[in-house]
Amino acid sequence: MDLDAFFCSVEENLNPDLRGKAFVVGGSPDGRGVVSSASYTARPFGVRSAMPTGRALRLCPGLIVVTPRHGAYGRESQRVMQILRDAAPVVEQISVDEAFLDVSDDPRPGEEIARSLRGAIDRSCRLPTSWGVASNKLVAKIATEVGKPRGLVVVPPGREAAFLAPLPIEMLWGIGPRTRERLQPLGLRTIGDLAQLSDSQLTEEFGPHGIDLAARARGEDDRPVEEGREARSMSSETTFARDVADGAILNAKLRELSDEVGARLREAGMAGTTVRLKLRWPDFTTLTRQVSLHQPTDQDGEIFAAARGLFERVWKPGRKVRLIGVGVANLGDRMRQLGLFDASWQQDGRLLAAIDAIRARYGREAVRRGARRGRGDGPEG
Ligand code: TTP
Ligand code: MG
Ligand code: MG
Repeated sequence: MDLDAFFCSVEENLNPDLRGKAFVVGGSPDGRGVVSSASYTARPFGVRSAMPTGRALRLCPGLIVVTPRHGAYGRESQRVMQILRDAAPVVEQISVDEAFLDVSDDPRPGEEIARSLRGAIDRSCRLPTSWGVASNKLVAKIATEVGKPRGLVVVPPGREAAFLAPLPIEMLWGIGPRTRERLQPLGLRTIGDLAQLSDSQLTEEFGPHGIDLAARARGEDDRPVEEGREARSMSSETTFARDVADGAILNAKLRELSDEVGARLREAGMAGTTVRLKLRWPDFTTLTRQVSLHQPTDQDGEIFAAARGLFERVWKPGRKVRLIGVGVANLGDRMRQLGLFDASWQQDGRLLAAIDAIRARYGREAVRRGARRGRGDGPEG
């Protein structure tokens, strides 16, 4: 299950005048605001999540920009998730508006369960949802995307490969930017094109990973639906040789630690929904602060933006810092790869993959994004 245009749908309930209008929930176009959620009326103009709000306004003149009210989205998310938990024995929430349900013990057809839950969420929360019913998470996730908005797509057991075959290859989980570059010259466009390659072609083109890729292209996935994910985390921290009170140095260190954590997450194929900041003062008292994200991240810029926000809330100019650390927790598979519709995110992902590759060859100091040497003050600093 995934909610349709989630933040926008909540805003429509709070302000019915928005219903049917082209609007986004997002940051202000001046500054570095980006779109969080785009209404379905705005989407034919090319307006998408994670796009700079300024660009969205150019694509769609007259677009209404609504400032996010995260408290309301969090509350609505919890209500929806409670409805799911009351109805299914195992519910795995993977983001603020998405969850997998394991209903294999329920004798009713999956379609009936989905239809009844869609109705329940409609009635009690007035929120539209899309549903994918399938034998595993990979296919259910793609079926959910395919049916949006207000979709209910059922893929019967045994029909997984046939369902995926005509879909664009980018919809497949695990097709990152590097793999995609390899696919293009081979003329592979659809998931079916990939599924048809022989094992020897696959290993030749993609290495040992190629066999897994083809299995996914046939819709094979044996990951269980898991209730409480292991709360693993990844972090990097530095103790300064001498206590530091210079905001620019602290900011640069935050950026560096965020980049390090991001690179390690991508290496491990993990992404997390919680960003943590750790600070130790000269008297050894230690403080940690954390913030929840709406989607799992493995992106340096997102980790830095969150860590920076936490830092700004607790650090006063002039205050000396002994240790500073950045971490990402609530880790899981890089589920975000499953839906690669967002062009700006893809570009960022491609850039970061290239940076990782160069760092691996020449060491960390070889690459610094040019902007980092500049102002060093914003998320993309
Ligand atoms: P999504 O489910 O990816 O998007 P959506 O619900 O807005 O639209 P769709 O109908 O395609 O599912 O994300 C859920 C919410 O998470 C979204 O409403 C806002 C937030 N979000 C961000 O803040 N930034 C992002 O880049 C994305 C993708 C989502
Ligand atoms: Mg959604
Ligand atoms: Mg979602």
